[in-house]
Amino acid sequence: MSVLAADKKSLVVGLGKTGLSCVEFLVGRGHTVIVADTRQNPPGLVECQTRFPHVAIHCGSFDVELFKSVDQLVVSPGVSLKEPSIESAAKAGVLITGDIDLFARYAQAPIVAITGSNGKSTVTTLVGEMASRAGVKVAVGGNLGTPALDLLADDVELYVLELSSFQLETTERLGADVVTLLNLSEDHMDRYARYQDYYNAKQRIFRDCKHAVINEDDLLSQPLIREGMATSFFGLSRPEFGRFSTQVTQGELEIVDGFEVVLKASELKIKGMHNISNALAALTIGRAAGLALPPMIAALKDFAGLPHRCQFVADFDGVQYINDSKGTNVGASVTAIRGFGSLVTGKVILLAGGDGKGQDFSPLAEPIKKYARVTILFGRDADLISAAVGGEVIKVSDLSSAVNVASKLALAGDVVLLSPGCASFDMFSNYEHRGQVFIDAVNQLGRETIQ
Ligand code: UMA
Ligand code: ADP
Repeated sequence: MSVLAADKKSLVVGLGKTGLSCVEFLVGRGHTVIVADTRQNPPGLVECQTRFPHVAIHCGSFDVELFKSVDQLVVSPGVSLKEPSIESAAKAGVLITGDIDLFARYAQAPIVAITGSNGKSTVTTLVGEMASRAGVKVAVGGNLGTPALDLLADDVELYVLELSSFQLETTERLGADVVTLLNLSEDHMDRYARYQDYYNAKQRIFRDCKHAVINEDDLLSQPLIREGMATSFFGLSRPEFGRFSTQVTQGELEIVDGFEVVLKASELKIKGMHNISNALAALTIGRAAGLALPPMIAALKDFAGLPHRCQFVADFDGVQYINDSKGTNVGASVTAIRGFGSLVTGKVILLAGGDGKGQDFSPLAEPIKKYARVTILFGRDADLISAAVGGEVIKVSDLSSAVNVASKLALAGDVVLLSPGCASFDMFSNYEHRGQVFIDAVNQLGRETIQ
């Protein structure tokens, strides 16, 4: 792991949440810090100027000479390591690191780290709730929202981090106590030249880890090198000694610990097979982290799910409206279409589109063919999706129009599902904003129905 003496110079690249947390952390340890951001008015500018007036901030195009002049670059996850200035600095021998590497060096309590293409936020939050219920002083964050460095505190007994592939790219040696790569499907192909590169970034989570939790339903979740680490498995398919799994008894799906039933799926507030898989992952991680079963089960039963993830919004005349705005890649949308398609008596009316980040949309074709009445598309990549999916497709100019069109076509028993399979940035500030626009449009339908 990289260690830099306090008398060396650090350049923090990107001044969003991460950049600001890195400035605070490094300044607090006596480092000389400079900041660079390509935006003229980056999000953290005023706060940085106010709190750290002596820190020089360079806004606008990256200056390669500045990048080469420092000892280390602390790169924000939103900035690609392929930026020419970063590549030149690396070639010149400048150390390239990120906030998670800094965090791992200073954290005193055990670390649980969770990555994967989908389910990260759900599982991270669940493990945090389980630990809290077990009376452990837990700090939860990372890609989930609170930058890891902002979590550091002397009284923390367990850190639970959601990590993205971007964060892992700059993490040399995490050395976490319990880690998992939940599942893998295409995402962020605008940042990676090959799917393999995305996979390689995710695999870095296993470096120096003590205990790997493996999803036996997804081969790509396995660590490539297992030497020196303990392993635990979970999977939906069959009960087995020493692992959490599921079984069906008299038509009822149950979660089992070995062969012992610990919970019925109907006792969970979160729905869908993907969430059962997430629950198994959280239980397995929790056990590897030393948590007892009763508080884990109590936390699972109470967990109502995070907003914008397959979230129920309304039911008008037998038509359900579901907000899965966090379905930001094809894998997530496939899961959501299958999940609701197999659950409802009618069909799925899918609302999708946005910035596809260079993904292959063709995996959507099969579930759409099987479950969708119609696909309503909006946003930048609507034409690309339309060409890939087949079936009846309607293109509209915005999300509110999509909701209106869907309401006219839906029959009782149908589900109108917003699961865009894309990032939101072409039309919205973020996925939360997109989800709220959907909720508002659905609520407006409700008001019109009443009048
Ligand atoms: N920037 C540049 N040049 C560039 C790109 C970005 O200067 O070429 C600057 C921007 O102008 C901006 C700053 O970098 O000022 C933003 O940095 P950032 O994009 O890394 O954003 P942060 O605010 O630091 O938020 C990051 C994560 N963002 C990304 O990975 C894009 C947040 O995840 C995370 O919650 C936060 O750190 C705390 O750890 C968000 C996300 O969308 C939710 N993640 C992706 C996902 O989940 O799919 C990976
Ligand atoms: P992430 O943080 O990885 O984006 P979330 O927990 O926020 O994951 O869930 C985002 C969306 O991904 C959900 O709304 C759902 O559509 C899909 N999803 C969640 N868990 C899984 C899973 N285990 N497998 C496949 N898709 C999932």
